[in-house]
Amino acid sequence: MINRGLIERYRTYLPVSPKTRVITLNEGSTPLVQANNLSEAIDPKFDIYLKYEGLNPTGSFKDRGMTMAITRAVEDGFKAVMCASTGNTSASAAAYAARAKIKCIVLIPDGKIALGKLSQAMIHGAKVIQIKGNFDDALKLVRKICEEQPIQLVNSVNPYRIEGQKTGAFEIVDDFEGVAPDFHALPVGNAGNITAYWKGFKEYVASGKSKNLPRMLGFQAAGSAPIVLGHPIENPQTFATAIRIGNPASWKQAEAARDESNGVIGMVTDHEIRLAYQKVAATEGIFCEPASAASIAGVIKLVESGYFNDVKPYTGDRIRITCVLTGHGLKDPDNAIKAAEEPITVEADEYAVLDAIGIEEPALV
Ligand code: AN7
Repeated sequence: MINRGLIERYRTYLPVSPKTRVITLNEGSTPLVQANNLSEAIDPKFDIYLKYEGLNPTGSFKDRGMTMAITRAVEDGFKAVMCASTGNTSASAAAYAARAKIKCIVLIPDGKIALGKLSQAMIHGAKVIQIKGNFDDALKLVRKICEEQPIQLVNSVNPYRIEGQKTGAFEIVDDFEGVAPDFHALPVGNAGNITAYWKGFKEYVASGKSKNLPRMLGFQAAGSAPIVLGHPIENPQTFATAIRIGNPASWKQAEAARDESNGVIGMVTDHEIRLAYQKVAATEGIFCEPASAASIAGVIKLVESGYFNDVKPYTGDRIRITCVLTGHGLKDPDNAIKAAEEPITVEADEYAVLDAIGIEEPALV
């Protein structure tokens, strides 16, 4: 069966009618990859799965919300959309707006978005405006402009974004045949995604599609951890620029997801994020962007703190944890190159290449 995107797949749960013209790039239905090497390295009593959202059409989970937000923007008669972004939202909005033939304007923090994301917004023809400020400043401006102008705001404060993104939870439960994981871990920036996943998990229980609810584990970068610290951060910092956000719009909803699910919102240092980023690439063959690895870094940290010691799995004998890898590693080649071993340059000569590999002599044939 052709994948016609997540609105078709989950139509009955979404705010569309039979007349709605769906704007889709066949997003969703991303792989849930069992991460045995990672589970073993952490502790074999865990069964970790990676929801590889980097395989969405523009390389991040934002496409789930954007198919819904752009579909409704068009249906509601808007000719232009606008967003503030640390990068992925702008890439996704630009692509879906191009497909819908409407205008897209994006506000990004000057110099603080990964190169791949910037290239996407540009090539899809968005009006890209860099501001001398951070994401929080950009979002404030976008909210004001969209109140005054006939432009639809497509950040996750737009409820259609959350509706689209909740389908990630549906897919996980569907893959596990009606069972939610024991824990669901994800990075937290503006806090739309944790809000959306929790909504999705709850709706699936309410409709009888899921037997249970997961406990939600959200992770912020230590230099950008307003929810953990309990106050907005004026000047948020982290190399994981996607989550460099100091005053999340869905702060209250993220706390509700944490409290209702008996979960945690914690923080991880850039060093811990970088280690997890390298580990998942080197041991599982999965390349995610730095922010995405905060989910894995956070789980590792909780394991080390003994958080899971008394947990009984809902099914089987291992604790099942899903980690959302929110964006593709190719979004941010600069950080990948910085985090890995540098290539070496040698003469175009067999001995030189063998020497570089560490082989003394060519084998005799
Ligand atoms: C890879 O693109 O906020 O907590 O403007 O790109 O729902 O904000 C991106 C956020 C996690 C955090 N991982 O999600 C933007 C933007 C990646 C991201 C997050 C983002 P939310």
